[in-house]
Amino acid sequence: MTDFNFISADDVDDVEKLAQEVLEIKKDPFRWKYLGQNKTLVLVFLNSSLRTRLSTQKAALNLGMNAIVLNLGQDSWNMEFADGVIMKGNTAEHIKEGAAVISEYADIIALRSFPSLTDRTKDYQEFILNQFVKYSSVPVVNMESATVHPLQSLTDLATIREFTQKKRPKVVLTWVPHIKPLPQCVSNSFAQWMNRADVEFVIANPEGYNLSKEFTGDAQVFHTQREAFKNADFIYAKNWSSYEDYGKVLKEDFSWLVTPGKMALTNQAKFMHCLPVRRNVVVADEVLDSDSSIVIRQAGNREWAAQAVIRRILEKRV
Ligand code: AN0
Ligand code: CP
Repeated sequence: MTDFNFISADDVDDVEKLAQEVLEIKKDPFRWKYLGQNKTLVLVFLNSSLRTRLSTQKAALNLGMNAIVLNLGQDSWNMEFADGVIMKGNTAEHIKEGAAVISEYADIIALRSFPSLTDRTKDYQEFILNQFVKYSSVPVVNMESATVHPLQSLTDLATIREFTQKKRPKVVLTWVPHIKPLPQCVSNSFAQWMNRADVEFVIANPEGYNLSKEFTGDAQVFHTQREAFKNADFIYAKNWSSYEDYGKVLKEDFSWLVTPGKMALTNQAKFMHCLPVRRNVVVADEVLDSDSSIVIRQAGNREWAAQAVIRRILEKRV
């Protein structure tokens, strides 16, 4: 375990300052191309990814690092995370050796490990991520864990700053429909970062979908989109399964789809989504294909956000 992990907003003293570093890097991405020379980032995935996988690898390459991807349990042995078990099941290797061995080859480990969505206590204790941190001897970067997705949220804040000159824009996180139970991570994390940023932040979600107060703090929660969308400068859409009735899809409320009519209630807001997005389930084609959608620029910014974080770790500033 080291002091230079990037696990959540709690590891960042000033989120706005870090977002500015992201935008500075975007202007001159290869300025630090020797900083990571002869260093290696190992990216460990327990779940699927497109953006995180590519942008984080690319960020490491921009800094002159090597990047190795490991799909844990697919390319490697199945890992046991619980301490003190008799390993007679299908796990062949314990995280105690696993994380320690990866640390022998890596200068930084990046990890993606989604929640179970069945055991809230274990998920919200960040059991798997913490076991990795505990048994790793190099810094760990969170590429989406059971409760948060800080590389995404840093990107989101930087993207908001990129698209507005307003000092205190109104930002709305809205729940949207989905066909599967999804983690609360992106939304928890977005709330956590927005609460520390200089923005007016509100949340819209149906009854039964309130997120944990640990992340939403004092943010106002509306149970209709109509009220929340008024005067919004940014609409950030994301589905999540229930936190209260943990991991459940309570009802398929497709009336929460983001449509042009709803966007018309805003102050010509930009539409944001972390992607991947299901068209016409989460958001109507007309919104996603309109000039108000900034989802591709947002995804592009993942590279600079990852680079800002890795740079800080290499400079021992996280
Ligand atoms: C994941 C989630 O909701 O956490 C990853 C988003 C970046 N999304 C899906 O599983 C569709
Ligand atoms: N937004 C995001 O993290 O996308 P991936 O799951 O494709 O990495």
